Amino acid sequence: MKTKTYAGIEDQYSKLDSSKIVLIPVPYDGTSTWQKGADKGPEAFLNASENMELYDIETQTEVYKQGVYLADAITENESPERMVDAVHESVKKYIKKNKFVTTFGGEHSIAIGTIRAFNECFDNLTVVQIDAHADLRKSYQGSKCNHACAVYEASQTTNLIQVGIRSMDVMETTVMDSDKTYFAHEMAEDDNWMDSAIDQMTDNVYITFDLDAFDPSIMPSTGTPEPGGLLWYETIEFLRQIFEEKNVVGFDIVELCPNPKEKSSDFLAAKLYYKMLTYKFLNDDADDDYDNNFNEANIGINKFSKFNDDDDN
Ligand SMILES: [Mn+2]
Repeated sequence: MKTKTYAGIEDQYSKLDSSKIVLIPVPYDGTSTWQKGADKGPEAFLNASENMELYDIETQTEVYKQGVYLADAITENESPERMVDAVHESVKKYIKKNKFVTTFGGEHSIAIGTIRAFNECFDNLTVVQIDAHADLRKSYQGSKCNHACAVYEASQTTNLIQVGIRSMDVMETTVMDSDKTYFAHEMAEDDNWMDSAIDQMTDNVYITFDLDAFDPSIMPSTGTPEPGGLLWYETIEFLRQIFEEKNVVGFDIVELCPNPKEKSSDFLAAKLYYKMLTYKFLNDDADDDYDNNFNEANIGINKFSKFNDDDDN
């Protein structure tokens, strides 16, 4: 995977020094409970990205010219906890290099590490979780780093807003903040959900995007599909509004579980990633310097005493 560049872009746009964007693949699938295969997600996503047109018609831009550095994949899989630590360390390293850091999974548990890193580097962080599942279990099958626990930590340490939810355990109702939860069945009848969700966000926003938020009719290749999901245009409209109105500090996309006989899901994931980058850099000249505005004063101060911050890169 390391031999190629993101989307096959030329070397001049893929070097770390000159790239504003870093993409970290995390091919991890250690705790998924039903269909395995999310570990193949990054490779399928990169292959689809290579076969995608890089001119965005909607915005008349080519965001890849801002520079996209494809980082080494994180392959730590000795335990979910070790994987989360490795993701946390890598993400934080690139945030400190003043990059716009993105990760591609892998299963949703990888986001525990990314969110922890962003929350340590940015003040008053909102996490927008776009997902079919609540993922609010404190621990599951013996681990706090199970995919079913993906945003439990975020629910305790950030302003978590959940969008597209249509599957959960009754226990999770005790953790969930119903005022900041947008259930799919309500979104289907409420034209105001986008504005309402955006009104609840602080300025610094991190987006964790589980592909199973989409309707299985357009995203069948995911580990745990659920009917009644989001469609393409409403999703990118919501994303564009967030990027326009807020300082999106980073994002991840998770749970692509590729099926060799069904490539459209891989292409949807590739296009979604590129759209999100496009919206992020819509008003940035490729020659302008990027400043991700991370709070240097926070580095080294761990907001959550329960976690050891031994990263001093
Ligand atoms: Mn999820």
